[in-house]
Amino acid sequence: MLRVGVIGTGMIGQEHVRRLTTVLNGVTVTAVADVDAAVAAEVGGRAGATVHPAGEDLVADPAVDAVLVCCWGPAHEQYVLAAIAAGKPVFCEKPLAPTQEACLRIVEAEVAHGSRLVQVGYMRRFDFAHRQLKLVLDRGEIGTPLMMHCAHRNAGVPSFYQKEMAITDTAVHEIDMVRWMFGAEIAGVRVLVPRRNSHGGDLQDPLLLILEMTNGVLVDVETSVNIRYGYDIRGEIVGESGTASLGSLSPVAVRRDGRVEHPVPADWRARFLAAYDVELQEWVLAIAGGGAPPGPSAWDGYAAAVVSDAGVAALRTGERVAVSLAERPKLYAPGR
Ligand code: NAD
Ligand code: ISE
Repeated sequence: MLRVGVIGTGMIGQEHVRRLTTVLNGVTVTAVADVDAAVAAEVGGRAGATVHPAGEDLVADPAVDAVLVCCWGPAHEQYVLAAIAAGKPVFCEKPLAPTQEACLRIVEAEVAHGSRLVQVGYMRRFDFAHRQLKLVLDRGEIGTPLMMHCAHRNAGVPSFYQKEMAITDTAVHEIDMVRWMFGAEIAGVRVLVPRRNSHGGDLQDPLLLILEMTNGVLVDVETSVNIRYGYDIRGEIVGESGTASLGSLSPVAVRRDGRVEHPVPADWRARFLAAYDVELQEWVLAIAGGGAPPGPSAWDGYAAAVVSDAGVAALRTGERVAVSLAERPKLYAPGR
């Protein structure tokens, strides 16, 4: 039984504690921590877990074999570094850290440790629809890919959400997804700014990102974070001899009164429910078996941060911004 400690018991922390304690196999939650002591006590109490006053105490707890970091982004680095220093596997929600410099410090710490401990929570790689889309592509069913059209739509966002977050917090999922989907890096980013959605107040929303990939594929990503109608993730790959796209929103369609209706998920919790289950179950199995984390690495977290930093610069300047990655350490060589 893998004994996990969860740092950050907000929205996704609570979701993950629920799935670790009631859905997944071979795992138990032994400890939680959050700067909000009341929410930590409530979530820890429900899970029968020890509540630590600080994340570092949780990492040091001998009853914690592996750590889940689910707090807000700026605090990810300190806990991921603490877990690496303790030699404990750590699953960190996306983004790995808010800046590429912070991500690089994590990469360097893991390289110095000498083996992989870190996985980043880019769950699209575990989503059934995204996996099926990649299968179609890899089998060559639509020929060589040329372009991909993506849309990332949220019904609404919290009041602290700022325009850069459309890139660093939202489109960062597509940034990771297309690196994985096409097995190529992103070489340059542009950001176009359309007419503003009045539902977002002063927020610059929507945005249109253009990602140029090293293999020549061009990706456009619409971020709309005040779309009202629900949570909608779309993707269509255009190949030389066909197209392939993520399927419809819901497995059930209701036809009545001259209309076809598909329910739309309210938010990411409903849309990616099964993907998060698969992501964490595969992680638990690998870690409990003494293996390496099976999902996106600290290097992937770093690469996504470099692209999202370039996206933020492109948004500010209106110019194309080139992406330049540090040299990839051997620890993250493909196939390792
Ligand atoms: P949230 O605001 O609901 O929860 C964050 C929690 O972190 C809060 O309870 C807060 O008190 C706690 N916290 C803040 N600083 C802390 C610190 N220094 N030490 C310990 N706890 C601290 O946010 P959320 O929506 O749950 O997001 C949390 C993280 O998960 C973010 O990085 C976000 O990007 C990521 N996320 C990922 C997905 C996904 O689809 N994979 C979805 C939502 C959120
Ligand atoms: C949130 O943090 C997530 O990661 C969701 O998956 C994404 O859709 C949303 O835009 C982010 O704010």
